[in-house]
Amino acid sequence: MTAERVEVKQKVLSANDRLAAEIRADLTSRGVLCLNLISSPGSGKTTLLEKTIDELKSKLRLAVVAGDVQTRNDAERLERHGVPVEAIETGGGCHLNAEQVSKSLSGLGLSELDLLFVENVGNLVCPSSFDLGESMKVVLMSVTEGEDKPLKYPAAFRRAGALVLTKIDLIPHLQFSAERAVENARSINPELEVFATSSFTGEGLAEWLDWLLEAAERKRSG
Ligand SMILES: Nc1nc2c(ncn2[C@@H]2O[C@H](COP(=O)(O)OP(=O)(O)O)[C@@H](O)[C@H]2O)c(=O)[nH]1
Ligand SMILES: [Mg+2]
Repeated sequence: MTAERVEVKQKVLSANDRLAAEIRADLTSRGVLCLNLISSPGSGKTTLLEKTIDELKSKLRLAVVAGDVQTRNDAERLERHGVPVEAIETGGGCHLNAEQVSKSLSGLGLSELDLLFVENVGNLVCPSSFDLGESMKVVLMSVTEGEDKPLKYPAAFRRAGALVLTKIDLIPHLQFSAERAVENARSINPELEVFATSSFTGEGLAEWLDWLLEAAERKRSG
């Protein structure tokens, strides 16, 4: 990268970081837990959110900001589960930025929320560089992606507070060691909370849901 391009990129990132800090302060003052979900396309973000919403919507006030390069498909899937959803179509952008999220939040009635999910654009690289003002990044990785993805895309795993291993119902059909995948992820980030889940069979979802409830409660009580 040339020196000029580096400078432009740094300016974009610092403007983004300033706005993200404002979003974070606003959400924190209202006691809203915000999780930024990052993964490759098709890892199961929307499916996990559909299950999570069904299980938690009687206990927490939920909303979702759903980002994709194109289409409102995910937003429409999620809206059917009865929570407010804002769609962001990036029109080619490989990640969400704080400005897009800030605009979406104005449509969501933040004072009425406990837990806000941001489904980032499917991509394990770009989304990890852009702070959206979230409380925590959560990285998802499906068992079909291979055990070495934390080693190949370390930034997403380093910056996340939790890892959700998805689609574990498929493990019997694959050559995939969940132990090795988690070991790889923890070699990048020893602090990661890890959940091994299947949105199809429901395995592992109870631990994920309990963790969300506790984290939302901690955020609400400051
Ligand atoms: N076998 C299996 N498939 C899943 C699971 N979760 C999602 N899928 C499938 O994976 C594909 C992509 O899921 P989606 O939630 O749209 O992924 P996203 O792109 O990360 O939002 C869909 O065909 C889902 O039905 C799971 O737990 N087990
Ligand atoms: Mg999706």
